[in-house]
Amino acid sequence: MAVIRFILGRLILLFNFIFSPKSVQRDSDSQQKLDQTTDSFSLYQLNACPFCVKVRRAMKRQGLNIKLVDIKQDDNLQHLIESGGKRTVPCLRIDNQDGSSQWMYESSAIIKYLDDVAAKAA
Ligand SMILES: N[C@@H](CCC(=O)N[C@@H](CS)C(=O)NCC(=O)O)C(=O)O
Repeated sequence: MAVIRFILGRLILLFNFIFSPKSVQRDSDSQQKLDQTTDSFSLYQLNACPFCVKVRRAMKRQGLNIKLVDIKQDDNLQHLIESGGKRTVPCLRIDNQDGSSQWMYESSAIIKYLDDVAAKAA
């Protein structure tokens, strides 16, 4: 089962590489404003997870520069479970100015949220 999952993961990465989406082009002011907004975002994820690939493709389409946090590295998984409440990825962490954080699960909800953020910067 682990072998099949590994092979499927590599195939997903290969197809994602071959059919990589094009990024939307913005003027530099709009892109800078968007980069400032998304500077406080982090995507907790795994490289070959299909739902994470789906979110990363949406980020690429929207030209979003969001920090990726691999839950296999350091104590990122522990941090996700303790602060987000679940070990599922993808999970978008949004750091607020008051020091609190929101943890958003579900790839479709994350993509909708990011599309809305990108639309506001247009
Ligand atoms: N419905 C979720 C599914 C996410 C999902 O199943 N992620 C897998 C990795 S591909 C996972 O984290 N599984 C471990 C778990 O849920 O504890 C989404 O669309 O984001």
